[in-house]
Amino acid sequence: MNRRQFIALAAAALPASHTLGLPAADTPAQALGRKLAADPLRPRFHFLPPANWMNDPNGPIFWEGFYHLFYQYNPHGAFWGDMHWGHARGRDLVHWQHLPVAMAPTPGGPDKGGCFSGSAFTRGGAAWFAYTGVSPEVQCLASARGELLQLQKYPSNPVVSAPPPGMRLTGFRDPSVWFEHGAWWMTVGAGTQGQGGMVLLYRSADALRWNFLHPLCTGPQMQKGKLAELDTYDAVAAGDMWECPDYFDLGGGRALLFSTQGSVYYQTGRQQADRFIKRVQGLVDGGEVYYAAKSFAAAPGRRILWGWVREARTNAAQRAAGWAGVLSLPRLLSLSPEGLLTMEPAPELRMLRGDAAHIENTRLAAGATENLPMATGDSLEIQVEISPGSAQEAGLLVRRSPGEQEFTRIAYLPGAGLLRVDTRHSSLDSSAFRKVYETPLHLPEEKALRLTVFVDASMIEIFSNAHACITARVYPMRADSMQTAVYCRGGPAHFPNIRSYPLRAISNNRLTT
Ligand code: DQQ
Repeated sequence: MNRRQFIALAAAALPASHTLGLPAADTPAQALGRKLAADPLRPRFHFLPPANWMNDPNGPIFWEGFYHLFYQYNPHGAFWGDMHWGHARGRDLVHWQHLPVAMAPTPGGPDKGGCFSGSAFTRGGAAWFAYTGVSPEVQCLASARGELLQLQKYPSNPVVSAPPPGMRLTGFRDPSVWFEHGAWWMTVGAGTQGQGGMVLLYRSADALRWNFLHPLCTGPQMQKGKLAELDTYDAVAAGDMWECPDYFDLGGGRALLFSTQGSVYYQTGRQQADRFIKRVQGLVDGGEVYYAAKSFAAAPGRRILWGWVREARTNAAQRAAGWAGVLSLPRLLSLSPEGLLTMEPAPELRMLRGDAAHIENTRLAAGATENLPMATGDSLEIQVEISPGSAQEAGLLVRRSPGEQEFTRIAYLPGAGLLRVDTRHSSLDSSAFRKVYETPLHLPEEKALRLTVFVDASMIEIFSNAHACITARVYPMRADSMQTAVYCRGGPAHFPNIRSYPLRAISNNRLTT
């Protein structure tokens, strides 16, 4: 969005002005803003652009008192294409101010086909950004000072003009830069057909001239069996291209995140001779709508992660809505003694809480469902502790209508050790996808499962004490799909604690700012 469109959209939230007693006609941007402000499926406490399409978070950085957030943005509508860098800033990881687009493709330049994803670093008193220009894929730099309003592209772009010679790669994008041991380092996402993904490692003395060293790590091929669904070979869908690698220190070890086959994976381990040695691999999110995650050091040793949460409805429905894509809530990362990635909602989110409601010792008979009037609404944080006893499954229903015409099931399956989100009944709208998402739980047997569930219009984000998260998108049509209930099947279950908070909106109009 350019400055003019941005101002028009911001103005759209104001009441229509009147001339001679007649309502003035809306501009298209004002009409869109008004429509989006009234859309009950637009989240109220998640970040999202004022309109149109967003995908990956790019280059988060804490700079001169503000968190700056950039993101893949298409100013032309609610569909992927013509990638720009959208921009917002905020003081607390929760509230945001939209700023004009920070970077657009330069006609005839190395990013003429789009400014793809990248990362931020600081160098010489300025904020710097490494990103991929297309087409073909090359690595570029930009820098800015002050409010970071316009990222100045480095005149000698591209700084890496081709993949390393002799390597037949499935892709070459999404750079990440850091300074360590007296040198600058850069990773770039890549892979090899039929062999799996790869992260390339570069080194530089000045962050401007780069030398390829070797792969930081390679493969293995991912095991999710999606190849069978493909008509034509797609390296990302096959797991042969790792997008958005994110490599950082965590709790005395190293963590690598990458996106492939529709999911974000993590590996934890250590670095030896400039190579990453994996110890543990897991899923950052089991929801398959959470992708292209990007972390940054919000303060020394404080690693915050954001992901792009895509839509789960048809492209036509997205275009008709006029917006697509949401930023996940910020997750605070740490490492468990076993090397598992621990993800918690950033504590800053607590500032949105209204008055808590709390009940203890809810016991359900096998097959029972009990409505929780204390947790009514579509802007909620619900914390629930589940001791499943002999139940085969136990959990929550959210965005539930009283007659269960619509509901989203969040299930703990203790036998299988799984967390499941079932969206097959989430919406009466046929343009909404009906998916079941599962992720393994890492929970010692004697421990109850604790879930923290954020419900925000069409967003459901679930954190657990079992190193597992699921994010889902749901599109309830009914105005009364506002109930939350607990349920169990196959045996009685015990919910020792249920706590819920209404959460305040971060803006007064669903336009975020
Ligand atoms: N999205 C960007 C790429 C990245 C992909 C383009 C991941 O840089 O690989 O919009 O969603």
